[in-house]
Amino acid sequence: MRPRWFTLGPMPAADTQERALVMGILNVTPDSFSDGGSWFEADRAVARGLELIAEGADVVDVGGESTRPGAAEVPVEEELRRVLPVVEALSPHVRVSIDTTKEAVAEAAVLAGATLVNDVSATLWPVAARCGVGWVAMHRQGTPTTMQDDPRYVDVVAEVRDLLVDRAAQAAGAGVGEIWIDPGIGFGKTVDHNLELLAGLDALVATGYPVLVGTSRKGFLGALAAGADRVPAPASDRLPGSLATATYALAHGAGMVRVHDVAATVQAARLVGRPSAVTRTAGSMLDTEV
Ligand code: HH2
Repeated sequence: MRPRWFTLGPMPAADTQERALVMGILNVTPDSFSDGGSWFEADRAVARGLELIAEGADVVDVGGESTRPGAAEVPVEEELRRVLPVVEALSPHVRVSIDTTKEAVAEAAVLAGATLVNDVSATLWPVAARCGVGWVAMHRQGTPTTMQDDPRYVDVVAEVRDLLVDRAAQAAGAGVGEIWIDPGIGFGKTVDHNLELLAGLDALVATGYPVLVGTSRKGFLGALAAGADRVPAPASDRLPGSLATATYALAHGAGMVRVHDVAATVQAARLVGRPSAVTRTAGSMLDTEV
């Protein structure tokens, strides 16, 4: 028999205290690998951000430069032009993170209302310290231009963990009060490296820093979903793998997952990660279905 809490009805809006966090992706770019071009104009991006909030996003991650393999660098003025109006419009409604590797963009976004710097270069902790905001340190090997050429590790889990712990310690020493670590799925990693990192997530969780994981619609999921023709599934067909890996990460102690498909992931987050809390929350609801 299913446990009572398995059948989920509408949940109280404040259920985030009872579950891990869901970060919704909002790429204000023409070239992101999954949603590139969809939210490139500021008003469309803001509308999408409000949708993500309605779906239950705890954080909306605004980015103005694609980090997909081979992506071109965006000049700082252009990145600012893309992200600032969106950050400003959304930050009264939700916690906004700024996905950037540029100090000037991070700083301006914080002035516009962002309270978390999502840093795929794991170098921007001085900005977070100066501005008094949170910081995400993500691991990557190489830069977007070359990172997928021939990534190599002796022990991918240990190397990723050690670099992140080193950067996090530096950030803590500089006075950053909120530090997340992120294995950087897909950033200078083969399909096997990504799978090893997921299998070894416990090692990151054991560091004591809260862990953020971003697998959503990424290439390794397309490769794993390929049919007999071995053609990778397109990004639009990667929801099953995205949800499975986000659920796996939550069940293994991730404190936040970064996703495109917020509503589906929020449902998963209510089920796994903190089951005793879910039992407490949903157990009091009337279970009217089998
Ligand atoms: N992945 C992407 C971008 N930012 N930040 C964190 N912390 N972790 C991630 O795994 C991560 C990230 C890449 O995904 P996306 O933003 O969807 O695509 P693009 O870089 O093409 O804009």
